[in-house]
Amino acid sequence: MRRKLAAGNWKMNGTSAALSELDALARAFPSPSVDILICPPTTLLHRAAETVRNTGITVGGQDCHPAASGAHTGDISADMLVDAGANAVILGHSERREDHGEQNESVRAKARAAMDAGLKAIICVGESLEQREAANTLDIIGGQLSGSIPDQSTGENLIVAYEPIWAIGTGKVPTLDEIGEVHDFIRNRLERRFGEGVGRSVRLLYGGSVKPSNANEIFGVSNVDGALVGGASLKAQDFSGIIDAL
Ligand code: G2H
Repeated sequence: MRRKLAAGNWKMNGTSAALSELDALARAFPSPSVDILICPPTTLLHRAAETVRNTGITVGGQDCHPAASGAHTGDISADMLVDAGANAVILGHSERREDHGEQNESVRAKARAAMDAGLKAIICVGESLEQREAANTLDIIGGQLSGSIPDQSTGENLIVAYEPIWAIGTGKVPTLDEIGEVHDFIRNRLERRFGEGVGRSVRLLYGGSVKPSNANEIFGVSNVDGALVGGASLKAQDFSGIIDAL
């Protein structure tokens, strides 16, 4: 049985004042029956980890470097995330792929480093509107899955997030059938590559304009084990509505 997961991606939002939202979230869910993860900007990670210490909430990073240490100005290693209190890291988000030219191969190297450091890697895949309209969605997702996911993946250290690029921060959400088709496809690919045991135990998140008002129906789709939430994770009240729907 896969445990449900509500993951918040704060992206490049939040200064110290935002920690009060995390505090409010921890108070709202003193003993959560689902996994709750918040990925704040790196500047807040350590304090965020302190804020949720001994609650059921965990924190994670939004990226990491594939190397353990070295001359990489501005980068953060997986060990540094662990040291700051993280237990997970988002990798290959479409905004990283677009803003920083990340390719499947580098996402895979980062995921390897993250898993070696003991982090859960949340690997993001998703098609552009152009690719969907050209009926290439499953080909694109299939390529991202085989290229970005490392061989050492297990149900414990891997989480896959399907985030159609055209649905991110736009208010546009795919139909439930469209979400279901891609999630079933991802499950099938994972089972084929890693065997049924591992393939069935990896959690699959949907991401892209998830809100309290649409969370319930999205969570009803087969093979949707939770959500990766951007804008609606910034306020405890909104995120609580999504968690309640899980
Ligand atoms: C997709 C999602 C979080 P939002 O990027 O990863 O963002 O919920 O704002 O569409």
